[in-house]
Amino acid sequence: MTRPLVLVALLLVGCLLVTSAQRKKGKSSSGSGSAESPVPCCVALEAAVAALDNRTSDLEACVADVKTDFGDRLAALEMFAMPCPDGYPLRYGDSCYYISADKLNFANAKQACVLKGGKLAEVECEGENEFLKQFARLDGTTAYYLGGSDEDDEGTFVWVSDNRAITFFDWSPRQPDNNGNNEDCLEIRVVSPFNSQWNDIPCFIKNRYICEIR
Ligand SMILES: [Ca+2]
Ligand SMILES: [Ca+2]
Ligand SMILES: [Ca+2]
Repeated sequence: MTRPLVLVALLLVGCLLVTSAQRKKGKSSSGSGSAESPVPCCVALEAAVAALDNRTSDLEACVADVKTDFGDRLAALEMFAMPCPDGYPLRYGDSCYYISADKLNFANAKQACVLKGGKLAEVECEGENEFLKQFARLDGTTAYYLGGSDEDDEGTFVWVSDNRAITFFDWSPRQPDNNGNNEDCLEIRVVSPFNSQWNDIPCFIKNRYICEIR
């Protein structure tokens, strides 16, 4: 039996003893039976039980929250500890990356990443962007496709894997310019004057590309 229940049980026993004593006293003083008045001790006991019920509910909710939080953190740790899958040699946080050696147009690059179990890389923050840019610079190749496009709604770039709005940008100066009214696909362009920042490019251009998994 838990401690609060023991306390309630003790209160109940005490209440019954007091109530019994009060009733005996009442009978001896009035003789025959009369209408019973509320016993203050029992009113206090009911209030105590109600308070304990509330406290128990609060504690159960708290335990459920802690369990959920613990489960989320454990899942994140397990994900972080997992090695990158074959074909994805680079890691940043809990994501893994593959930088292609071949060049494909945007649609085929997207398909190539899906066939590798991932998607064209989606850059959500400055740290991830800088991580990928350093490999792009090391290689020195002209450009790499990321998974963004404004093909469906000119000027509104989304991640094409799920049409999620892009919230972090690293556009090169004067980009995106939709040059020739025909630039809808997102790339990291290494060479000057782009300096490894982002550019929009015609989607038929063949580029190297970066796949991301997780
Ligand atoms: Ca990402
Ligand atoms: Ca465009
Ligand atoms: Ca452009």
